[in-house]
Amino acid sequence: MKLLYTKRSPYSRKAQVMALEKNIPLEWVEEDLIRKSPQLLEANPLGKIPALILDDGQSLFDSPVICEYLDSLNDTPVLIPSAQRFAILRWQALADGLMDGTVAMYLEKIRHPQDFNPKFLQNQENNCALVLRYFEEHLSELADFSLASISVACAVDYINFRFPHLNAEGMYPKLQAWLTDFSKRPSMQNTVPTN
Ligand SMILES: N[C@@H](CCC(=O)N[C@@H](CS)C(=O)NCC(=O)O)C(=O)O
Repeated sequence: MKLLYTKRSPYSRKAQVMALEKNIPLEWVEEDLIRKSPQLLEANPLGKIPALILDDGQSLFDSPVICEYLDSLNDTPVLIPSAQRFAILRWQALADGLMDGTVAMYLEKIRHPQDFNPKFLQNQENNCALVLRYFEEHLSELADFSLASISVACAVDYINFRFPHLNAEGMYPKLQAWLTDFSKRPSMQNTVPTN
């Protein structure tokens, strides 16, 4: 199977970490999102990564669907256990929403470096702070390793990558300590975002 991805995408990272943790071999194929490959456009008409191309040529997207699929392939370990399924998917939705806001802020800043919309950015920063505060206060719910903890780790580490001032030292001490520990996993170390 091939995963079309970029090294900076937190959505791709979720799928990569899932596959590494479950020992599922995936060929990582890096995409250029300015000049999208015919392979990507065929796999996902939305032109977004991550997209997973199965061995029979069928494709799957977006990252929640890919993560569900990967989890269905083996149970070593199960990362979306059925008893916690909806709680885990809710955590994933929150983490994905945080990624959406962070990506939107980043795009606004690179597209309009001189005249970005300050109200838009402030709004996104406020949303981001609310979600990080939520993570800080509900960390005990992430004690088990699952798609929930993977999603949160990928979302928070993406903030550290793009806008470290939003998660500066001391702002969310429990969350930062948790992420530092979580980031020691080889699957996280092998997928550190880079430009
Ligand atoms: N909800 C999607 C979001 C994927 C997404 O927004 N990917 C971005 C890169 S981080 C992308 O492919 N952007 C290219 C474009 O929109 O043209 C998922 O979870 O997979």
